[in-house]
Amino acid sequence: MALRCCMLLLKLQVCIAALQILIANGLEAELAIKSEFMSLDCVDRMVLSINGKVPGPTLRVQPGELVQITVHNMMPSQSVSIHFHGQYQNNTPWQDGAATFSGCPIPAQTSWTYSFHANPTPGTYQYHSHVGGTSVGGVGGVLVIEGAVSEATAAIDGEHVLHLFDWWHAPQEEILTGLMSTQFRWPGDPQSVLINGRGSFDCDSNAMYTCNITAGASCSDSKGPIAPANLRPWYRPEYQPPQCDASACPDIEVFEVSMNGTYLLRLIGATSLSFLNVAVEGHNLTIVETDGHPAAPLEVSSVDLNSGQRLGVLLQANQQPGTYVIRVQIRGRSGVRFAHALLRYTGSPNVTVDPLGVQIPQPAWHDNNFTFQQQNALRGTQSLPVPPNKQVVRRFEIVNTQERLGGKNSNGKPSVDSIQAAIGLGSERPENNCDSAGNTRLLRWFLGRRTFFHSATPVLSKLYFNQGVDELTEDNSYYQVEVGKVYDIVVQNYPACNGVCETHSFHLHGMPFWVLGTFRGEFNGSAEQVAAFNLVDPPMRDSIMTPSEGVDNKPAVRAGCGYVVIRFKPIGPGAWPFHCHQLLHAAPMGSIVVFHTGPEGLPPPPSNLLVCGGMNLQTIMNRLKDNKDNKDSNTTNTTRKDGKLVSDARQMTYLLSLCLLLLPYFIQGWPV
Ligand SMILES: [Cu+2]
Repeated sequence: MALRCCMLLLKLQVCIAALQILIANGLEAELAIKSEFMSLDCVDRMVLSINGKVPGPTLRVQPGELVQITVHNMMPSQSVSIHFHGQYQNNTPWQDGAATFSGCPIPAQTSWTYSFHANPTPGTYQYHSHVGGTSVGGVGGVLVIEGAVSEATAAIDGEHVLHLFDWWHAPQEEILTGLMSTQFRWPGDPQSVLINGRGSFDCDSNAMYTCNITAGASCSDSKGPIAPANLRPWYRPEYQPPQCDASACPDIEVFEVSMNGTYLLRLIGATSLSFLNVAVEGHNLTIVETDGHPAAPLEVSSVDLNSGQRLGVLLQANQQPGTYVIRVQIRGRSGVRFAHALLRYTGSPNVTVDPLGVQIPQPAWHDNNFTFQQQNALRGTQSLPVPPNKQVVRRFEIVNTQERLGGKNSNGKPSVDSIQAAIGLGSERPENNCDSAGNTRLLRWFLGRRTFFHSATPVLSKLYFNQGVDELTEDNSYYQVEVGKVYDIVVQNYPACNGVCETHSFHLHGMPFWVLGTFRGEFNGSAEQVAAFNLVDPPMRDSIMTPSEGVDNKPAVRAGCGYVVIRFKPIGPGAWPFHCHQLLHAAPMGSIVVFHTGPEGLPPPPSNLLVCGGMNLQTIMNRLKDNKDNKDSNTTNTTRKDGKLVSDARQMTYLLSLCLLLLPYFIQGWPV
């Protein structure tokens, strides 16, 4: 009898231990953000690190798990936030970390805790600051929701994470100041690309440029003149960055694989400007995941990845054992930089490799056909079926233009309902607004011919506390949508003021979307164009590119130069920005619109709500008191106050039901 009792107790202990693992209390992490001096690419400069590193730690969570992240802002004078890029924030819109949209930034020298449930399915995500240029300065990292995103990744032998970032030698504040000045100063292409925070700048040569530095003359690259030489020292071939020290370069990143193994590479597009292409010497790659969603396997020789995008790709280690070069190359802009890492088969000799000396087939910077074809070749696996055309309640037609601003936030007749109306005729057309008028007009990006200026009061606070809600008009680029309804967006690319049709990457907060297709030319809404949308197997993503058109990305005529069509269905209430993820185009230059679900149905703010802008404390307290009074008079109210309470209650329920389910086995023994 005693033995039987002991066995029963042992089983119970094992069971409880297993249950504790199953229902672990979620991820709790601390991110300490501070400014410090560091050499990421052989050049010592001030960087914004997380827990002493760039990028910050890779956060790994289970699907649906409670995530509690405490951010300690240890910077001397800069506010910060953390946006969990690609997380739906279903019923936790205040935790989106997009300053001025979902909440206030975290002031310098203070801490704040984010609390939300991770997306319900496995996938590759990232996090980064969403305040001014702080992410340009280094505040970001990778978020992985663990598990197999699809059947293709169920039997892998291992995985490697590649966080891809672009890096300037000028401090981020100087870069943003130049972009936001009427005497516009373009910072130029980045000096380096970093793989997991490691890059390599050649201290002795900046040979990709030639410059005539006599007064008024320009620097050129292989494409032609690019910038006035006197204002852009980093374009000069003899440019000597301060504190460049070849002996201080970080070691090249090495990824180990075993012979005949299959590996998942998680590629994270964390750049602020650059559009990248990734290739591995001697190995093809198979794309199986797009931004956290399963994709039909697509085998390619190299992959395009733009800012905000993530790709899961499989690599088969099926070549001669040895060391192979992984190359990341900037595309879409002529200032091509490279980053390198190594793929090493376990047990192969530790040889020195000159990465630049290795030939790897990759598309040229201006090969926009490659981008167009690869983006269109991606197919979803219908994890969530695409809603049919008849459910679409509004199609937003948004043309993306660059102009010098003459009015409050537009130059003329904006529209998000007709590309043709927005582009206009004759003198109304965007290219007629490219005169700086003696450096008095700001150079901005416009969506639907409106450029976006941030509101000091967060959009959610305006909605919830009914403070300045009248300013959330379509005329100010705020568009109201409803949870569960279906919307389309056509993002129309258009040549910038210099005639170049740039590649952009657009990211939607709070939900994924279906990509119905990428097309050449200009959208006019014809039956033929609409019939070309892919309603069979569109891939799901949260960030999508508008590719370029024309020779050297310069179309022969000023007209729409390619468009992408997406379909979205808001999952939960909130204020969800849709913006260019070329971050230099967004926060400082206005390439942003906001989809919000209005004041109805918004969950109450968290108890640690920050106050900023025009938020009025008395109104806030009155509203919160109203909530409390309502709650006290309604005992069946189940509105969550914060994620932890819900999680604790949910976990107790799981525990009790599982233990009840298993009770007969404890008493009678396990069935055999
Ligand atoms: Cu852009």
